Amino acid sequence: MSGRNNSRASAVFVSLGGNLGDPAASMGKSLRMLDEDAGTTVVRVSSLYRTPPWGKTDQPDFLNAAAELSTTLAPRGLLDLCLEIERRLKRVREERWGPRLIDVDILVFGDRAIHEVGLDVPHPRMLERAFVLAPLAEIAPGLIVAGRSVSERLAAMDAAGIERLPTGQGWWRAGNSASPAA
Ligand code: A4P
Ligand code: MG
Repeated sequence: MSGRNNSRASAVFVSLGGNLGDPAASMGKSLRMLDEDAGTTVVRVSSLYRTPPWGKTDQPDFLNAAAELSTTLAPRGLLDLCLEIERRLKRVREERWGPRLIDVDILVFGDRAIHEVGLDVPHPRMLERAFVLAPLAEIAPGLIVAGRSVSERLAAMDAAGIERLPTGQGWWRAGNSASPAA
């Protein structure tokens, strides 16, 4: 169901990524749009990470980041907001795992397990992706997903080539230009 939860805000984690255009600018705009939603607050944002392309490797490096939100939106309402943000930033969906301007995925929504058409939470592929776990471990190392902490999971995987950029955690706010040199 979309709409608002009647209950308290849930701790929610999202990932952001892109490798076309100016991904840092698109990711910053996405976070500001999430923060502008009446019931949603951006609580914490990781640094930006430069990451080698995963899945389809003959494409440019990505920038990735993770953020914690507090939201009164229901999971489906948050998904709709993420998809609307992607649309507003003119993401073109062409090939699976292919290049993209912006991708906003819901990783974790409180302790909810959701398996619906078009919405799986925790994100089913997050645990096999160092480009998701590295930024998430910066802001939530002790978060338990499927029985193990994010930092333990990251330590057990190959994170070769993933580089934390010296952006700090405020790069996404208006006026902060974080676009790293390519
Ligand atoms: N959807 C289902 N669950 C969720 C969720 N928890 N959060 C549905 C967000 N969306 C969810 O999304 C297609 C549909 O997934 C949405 O309409 C929504 O209803 P999508 O982003 O086009 O593709 P996907 O199914 O999420 O695929 P997946 O496995 O996430 O692959 P992507 O997004 O195509 O992967 N390498 C690096 N280094 N960094 C990256 O960020 N990204 C990709 C793209 C490939 N390689 C990468 C990176
Ligand atoms: Mg996605």
